[in-house]
Amino acid sequence: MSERSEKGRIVRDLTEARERTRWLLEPLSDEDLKAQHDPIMSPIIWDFGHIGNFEDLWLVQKLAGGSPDPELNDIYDASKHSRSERPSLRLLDREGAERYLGEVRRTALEILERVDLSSEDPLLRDGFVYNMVLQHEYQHNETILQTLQLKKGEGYRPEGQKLPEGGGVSEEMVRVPGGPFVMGTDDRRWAYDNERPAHEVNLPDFRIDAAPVTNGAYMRFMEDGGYERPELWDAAGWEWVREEGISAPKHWYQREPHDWWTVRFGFHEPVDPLAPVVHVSWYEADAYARWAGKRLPTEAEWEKAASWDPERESGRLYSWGDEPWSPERANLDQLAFRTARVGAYPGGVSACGCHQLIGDVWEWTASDFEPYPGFEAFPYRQYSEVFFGDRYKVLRGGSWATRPGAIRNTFRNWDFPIRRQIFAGFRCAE
Ligand code: AVJ
Ligand code: FE
Repeated sequence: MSERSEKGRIVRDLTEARERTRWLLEPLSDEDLKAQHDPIMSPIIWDFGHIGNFEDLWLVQKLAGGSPDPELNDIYDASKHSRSERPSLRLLDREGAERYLGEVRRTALEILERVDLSSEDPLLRDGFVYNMVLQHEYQHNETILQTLQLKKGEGYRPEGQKLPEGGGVSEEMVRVPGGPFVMGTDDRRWAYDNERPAHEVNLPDFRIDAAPVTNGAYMRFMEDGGYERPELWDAAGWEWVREEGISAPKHWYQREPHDWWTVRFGFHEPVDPLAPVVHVSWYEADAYARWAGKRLPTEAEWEKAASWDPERESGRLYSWGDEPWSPERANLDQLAFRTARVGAYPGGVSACGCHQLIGDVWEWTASDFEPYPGFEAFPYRQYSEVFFGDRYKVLRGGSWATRPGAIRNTFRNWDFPIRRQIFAGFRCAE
């Protein structure tokens, strides 16, 4: 692609990303922007300012030596202030943030005009830093949606885009043949450091659920005393269930025995037995898998099931192949505000026959968030490296709330095993 058309693509993507962010915030009152809706989340107005500050840092300050505002760089540095202390910072209000983001964007686009995307500098080469800033905004859009799902009071945008009907996949499993496959990537245009380098992993034969675990299946686990049987739980998970009094996925409540409802963005609706279960922690996923006589897949198994094409003997970018996302492939891009039923995306099935690996719900895996062999932090340690270790579990595949530019088969997400604010479900393996 020519330098000129690549710069045009970057301008269009940056503009579109900002339109989406502003569209998400548009119906919110100043109160709702400023409030902390849950101690594990930032005030939404912090995310907005932070999106601009991240762009300022990378596309202005680092690329062109633009002069930093030390106070803004401090307030919006995620590694300096925990989410719980962010409400007490001197955050920009809506108008102040709009002005700041607008100025940063004007300067960033001027700088883009004169940089060289074929430079040897890995930050600039093939537009890496621009794609990183874009994905950062996409990821914070999903964070904002998590916060809105936690918000009490007035509901948020009840009318989502229509989704395809589901059906056709029951609780089958598919077999993935053993042998080596290539995990991760060497891509330096879009991939994050934690997805690199590509490396061969040799897995024995395994079986994996053809679709994410549904609400219907999860209710059978609950009715079978799933939350009352310590032998099903990881020890720390059992302690968490007891201490917090957990007995159902987050946002669920019971109207009558056997009549489960959920609150979705402030609106009440019956739990749909044919849709994937969502808002469960890793501990709940792990306990369900044990109850079902199965286990969670490792992230290597998940990635092989999503990406490996046994005929070509190579990996693919998305479950359906290498072509970019389109709406019939997967439930991504936020506008449905909900999951689709299992089986709703025959156009997204992977080479080995798995449905909905990409989109609908993030999927918990058995794996801790660890670096791949030969990992090198780039361009900053605070994206991945500082989180490596056994405190975090890996999630894969993106959710309905993930923007398509921020998901691929190699993409790794992570969170604490007790967390349920993510649009996360799971599937099992054996
Ligand atoms: C990859 C989703 C765990 O939100 O903490 C946003 C993404 N990193 N800004 C997070 C991220 C820096 C990150 N996760
Ligand atoms: Fe961030």
